[in-house]
Amino acid sequence: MAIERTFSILKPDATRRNLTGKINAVFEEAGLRIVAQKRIHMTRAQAEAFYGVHKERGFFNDLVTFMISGPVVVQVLEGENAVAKHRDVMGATNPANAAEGTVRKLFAESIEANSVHGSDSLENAAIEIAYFFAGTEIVG
Ligand code: RTP
Ligand code: MG
Repeated sequence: MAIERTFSILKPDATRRNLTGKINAVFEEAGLRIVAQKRIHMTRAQAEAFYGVHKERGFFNDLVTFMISGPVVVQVLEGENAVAKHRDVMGATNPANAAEGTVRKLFAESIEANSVHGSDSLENAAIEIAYFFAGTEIVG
């Protein structure tokens, strides 16, 4: 299986409740390595551009407002099959549908405040990583 890199965000509901270490432990336990990580507070413009793909969706404005409601931790995770593995360990978007042991089942508050973001493809992972990190900040 290929070694991949994916992009992850620990969302404002996770930083607010001081859960970053517990969520990182779930990732590491699943075999994902944190090869870059920083805490930032996104601007509205940054969040709107990051979620540009969702701009026609009804939840877009609420999502952007939520994502700038507090600091987030942006990360690059590396491992075998990292994109799919990370999505698996995050669980379903709506925590009510998330499987036992997943981050969203364990920690998410709602379909919006669902604690984590993860890239949905290898192609988007590369775009999202480049949006937040310089190559020199990623140490594998
Ligand atoms: P993510 O992009 O954050 O990893 O989550 P995802 O792929 O599972 O979900 P996606 O459909 O890409 O939606 C992005 C984020 O928007 C919020 N959302 N709110 N109110 C709603 O119905 C609704 N639906 C989605 C969530 O924060 C979701 O993670
Ligand atoms: Mg998504």
